[in-house]
Amino acid sequence: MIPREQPGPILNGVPTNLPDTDQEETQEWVDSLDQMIDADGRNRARYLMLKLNERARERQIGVPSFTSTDYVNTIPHDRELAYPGDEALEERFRHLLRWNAAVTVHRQQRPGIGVGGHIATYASAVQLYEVGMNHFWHGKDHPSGGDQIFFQGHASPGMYARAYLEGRLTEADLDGFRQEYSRPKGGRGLPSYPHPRRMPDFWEFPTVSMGIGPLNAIYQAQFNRYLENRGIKDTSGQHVWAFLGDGEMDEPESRGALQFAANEGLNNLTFVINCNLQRLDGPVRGNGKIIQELESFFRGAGWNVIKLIWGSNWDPLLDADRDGALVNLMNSTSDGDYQTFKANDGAYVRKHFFDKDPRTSAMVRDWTDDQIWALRRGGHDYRKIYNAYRAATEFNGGPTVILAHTIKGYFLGSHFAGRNATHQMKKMALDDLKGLRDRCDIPISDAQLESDPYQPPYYRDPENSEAMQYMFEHRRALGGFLPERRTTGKKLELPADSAYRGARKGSGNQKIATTMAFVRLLKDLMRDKNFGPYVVPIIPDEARTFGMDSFFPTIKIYNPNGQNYTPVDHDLMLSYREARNGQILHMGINETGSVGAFTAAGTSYATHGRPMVPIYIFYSMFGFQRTGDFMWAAADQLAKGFFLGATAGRTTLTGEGTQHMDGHSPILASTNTAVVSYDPAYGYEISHIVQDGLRRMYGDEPEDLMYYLTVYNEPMVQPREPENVDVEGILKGFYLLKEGSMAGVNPDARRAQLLASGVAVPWALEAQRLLKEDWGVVADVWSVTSWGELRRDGLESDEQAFLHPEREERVPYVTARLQDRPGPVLATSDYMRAVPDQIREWVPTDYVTLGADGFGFSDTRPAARRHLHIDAVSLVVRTLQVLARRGELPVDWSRKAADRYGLLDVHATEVDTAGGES
Ligand SMILES: Cc1ncc(C[n+]2csc(CCOP(=O)(O)OP(=O)(O)O)c2C)c(N)n1
Ligand SMILES: [Mg+2]
Repeated sequence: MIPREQPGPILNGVPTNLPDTDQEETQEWVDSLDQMIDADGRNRARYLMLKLNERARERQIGVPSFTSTDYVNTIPHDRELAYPGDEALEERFRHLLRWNAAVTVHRQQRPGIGVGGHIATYASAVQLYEVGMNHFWHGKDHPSGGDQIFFQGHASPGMYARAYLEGRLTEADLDGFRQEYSRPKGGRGLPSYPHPRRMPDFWEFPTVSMGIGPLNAIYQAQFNRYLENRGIKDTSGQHVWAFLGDGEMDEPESRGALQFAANEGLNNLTFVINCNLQRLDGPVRGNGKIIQELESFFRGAGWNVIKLIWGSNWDPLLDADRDGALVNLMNSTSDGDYQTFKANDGAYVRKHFFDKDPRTSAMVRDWTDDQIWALRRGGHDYRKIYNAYRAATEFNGGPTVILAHTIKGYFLGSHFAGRNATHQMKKMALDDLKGLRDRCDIPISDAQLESDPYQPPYYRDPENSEAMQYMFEHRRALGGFLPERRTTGKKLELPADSAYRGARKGSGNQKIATTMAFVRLLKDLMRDKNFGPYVVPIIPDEARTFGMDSFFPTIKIYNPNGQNYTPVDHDLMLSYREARNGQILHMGINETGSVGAFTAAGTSYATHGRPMVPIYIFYSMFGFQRTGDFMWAAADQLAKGFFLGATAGRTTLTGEGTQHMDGHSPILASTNTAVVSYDPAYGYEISHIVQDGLRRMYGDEPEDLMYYLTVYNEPMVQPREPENVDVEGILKGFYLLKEGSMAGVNPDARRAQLLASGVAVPWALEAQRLLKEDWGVVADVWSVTSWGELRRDGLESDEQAFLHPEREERVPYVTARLQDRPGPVLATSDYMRAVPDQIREWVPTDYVTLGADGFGFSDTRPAARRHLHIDAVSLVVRTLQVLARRGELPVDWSRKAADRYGLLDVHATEVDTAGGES
């Protein structure tokens, strides 16, 4: 025992500093342990200590848990249930799958095609998938509503092969793998990976951008619970399964939300990590052990961890391992060596594994090399897989991860199995094909294979064969084929017109930012009883910034555990309220998780047949820039909903500096084809955009779109909607907001068209005033609600002209509206010039843009705008220059104007005190 005066280190939570209330008794226990070690050896002592710890945990005395355990299966074999399936028929079916999956990829490498694909990954995971398909996963016709399976992206040839055997895809379809447009006649194109947008009746979850699947699976499981806790849908029988690669677990996104899954108690979620110990280039942890690392990591995050390392034929060896020599060897062998074993043979494994210790060597002395070679990894043993899945689905305490030890390229022969290059091998040599055919028992002759080695035939047993019938029966009993995506759900009742009235009235004398105008509109929409409950507000710790804290006491923050504490502000009106049936998804400081939640909610119309409207509001800088790939995946998954890029603009969030000030998100948004992006100036514009967005996404002819609105934090009077406002213009992208008046000027006064968007519209109005009052130039002001939609319209016209030169040309909206307007066109916004430059091609006259290019910086709004030359004064000077260039005004006017207004002096601006902060 360590005497108290010599305290040892504090060992990972072991409470060495607690008072010892009975020193004598303690000493007796410690002495017993010492005796045990001396008499029976360290191995026995270790076993007893582990047993005591297990018992202590069973009795709930709160001893610290281990973060890692030995490199053996978590489920002892004496606790396993017998396999419920017909092993021979399932094996036959797996052979059919293995053959067709490999051949699907191989055939598409024929000369002139060569479109790539992956063979080895699915080969390492066939059993993991098939146990689920035959015994666990519910399809959409199951009364539970069905499970949600995130398939490992590049294992897709396996899912296609299964769909072919199921009769859902034809051979011609398989030959369309990775040839979505150029496929052979008669088939449908099959996308490389799970892409719902490309195959909307089949794939549900896009997974192949590594790290997105694991995170989205967690938020899918959360969303299922949310629907249930809010009483919208009973999802209690629906389970989320995510199939992931061990290499994929290196992505920060793969691990970044694990604690969230545990905190939410998501026992409806199982990760299956295919630990073939390899990534694309080589071993995941050559010198270490990825399974052990992941075990500690997941346990630390609060997950239930099931290690599935060794197949059944190791059980007798482990049973006979009285002094722990074998376990020790298993523990101390590195992944790099395990991989090399499986790329060699039984003799190699004997020499480099068992013979390392005389005791383990003795265990296999009477075994042949072939017997040693036949020792299986746990992930290739369907009985063990079955027991692991059962344990995972029966565990109630939280999410489970199954770490399944497999071999990459398993069953494909020695050129594939465990080779470093196996990930990218997509062609099989003739000998490999023959070997696979033999192992899979496919009735195709050598002559057939030799006649065209590029195109070995697909093969399916007769439909009435036992193996095929067995498969059909099992899927029928489990509720239909998987994967499958359906969109035949309920419809959403959209809010009545009256809900938009408030927003169209303006804000009177009160100055409010467009963010607040949006929030008020949202409140009005949520009052609609048929619509309100289906809105899912998603906020990453910025509700107060955006003025949404007023939602806390009314619709409350979702927390599956409710609120078990007294909120510090309980006596205030705007108290912080969490509830089990809360409506707000408050994500913490987690934009990535917020997009995960958005995706789950925004695809609920398909996944659950229950349309929900996610409204995710965030700092615009932390949206498309930071989480763009998740938004891309949301688009792939055909999500719908509203992204609100708040605190938008390069200069509007004053003082926050370069990492906050967004001068480019509309450009980033424009790269996502599913996104319709708007930069509105006023609340009434927002109201039309939102109303039309709801109609387009959730109305009678729903489109697969997501809306992005940039909203600002600069307070200004929100004007009442003008009479006969040009709603079409608002929706199409711009409208004439304020025509210049000719009153008081000569009829031949110079003219100009000023275009501005968002927070810049008031600058254009101010420029309009200055131009007329100081220079006699009459300008018209246009509010541009969407540069991006105007561009799309222009591109559409170009495309039609290109493809149908014989037809009358479709005039782009920009051209149509501007072609009869007098004077040059100038544009400004709080974004980089590339934003207004998007419409350049279709502006029918001189077009000059101003913009907030460069990094943002901390300063006041007026100073920043003057410095960047985007404000009213800059617009005036630029207009005078352009008119001079056209020969319409004297050349020196712009210099005079620059001097008069102090164009180059950031102090010569009006003081603006309203700011913004995080
Ligand atoms: C974000 C991202 N980076 C890189 C890739 C390219 N890539 C596809 S598969 C793969 C290796 C996957 O290894 P692992 O996750 O271990 O899966 P395995 O095939 O071994 O089951 C890589 C690097 C990708 N798809 N996504
Ligand atoms: Mg791997």
